[in-house]
Amino acid sequence: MTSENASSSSRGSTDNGGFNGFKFRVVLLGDARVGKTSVLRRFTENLFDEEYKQTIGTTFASKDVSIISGDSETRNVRLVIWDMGGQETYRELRRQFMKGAAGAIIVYDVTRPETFMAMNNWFESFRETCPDAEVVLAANKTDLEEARMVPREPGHMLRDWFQAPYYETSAKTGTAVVDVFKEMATLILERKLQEQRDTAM
Ligand code: G3D
Ligand code: MG
Repeated sequence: MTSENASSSSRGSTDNGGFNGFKFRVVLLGDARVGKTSVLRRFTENLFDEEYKQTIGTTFASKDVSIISGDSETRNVRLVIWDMGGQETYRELRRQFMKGAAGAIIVYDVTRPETFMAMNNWFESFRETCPDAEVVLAANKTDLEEARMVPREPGHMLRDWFQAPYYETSAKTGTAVVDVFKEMATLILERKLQEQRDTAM
């Protein structure tokens, strides 16, 4: 992971100095300690670090995925994923952080219902800041079966309500983590391709 202040293009483009593909900025949202950093590390480094300490300040990581788009072409997508560290409670910082993102992965912790209850707030503030961006939902820590307090059904309610794909993840075991990011890449990609087709007409 790299720390703050590197610049990042926001909405994705094909001009990325050497990288031949699309580049999209995605943000990780959700209450503190739901597992945002762990999910990101699992995806970008295939690591789960029990000792990993809460990051101070924003960090980001990037990873390339290859996606087969609806027109059966294989496309290279670079996801630049921004991770909040401890700013979850500051409204203005959250807004700055979200601004210009092409998508948000909103995470809660199935062992803590209050993090599920906070989902609507995260969703609404993201929608307000980025009305045309994609959203994917992640119900994390599903490996903790005994401690689980939020079952699958309320997650499906969120999915239907927000019209956003829902995944049950575990950063610890790696369950569905790649699927979350690939789904996000696919959704943004299809939107961009559609926009390109619209402007070409
Ligand atoms: P955050 O970035 O959203 O604040 P973190 O959350 O990634 O820092 O994770 C908070 C704590 O939850 C960490 O525990 C981390 O190891 C744990 N965690 C994250 N994801 C999972 C998961 O899928 N399963 C389990 N069992 N634990 C998870 P510690 O104790 O290290 O602070
Ligand atoms: Mg974190």
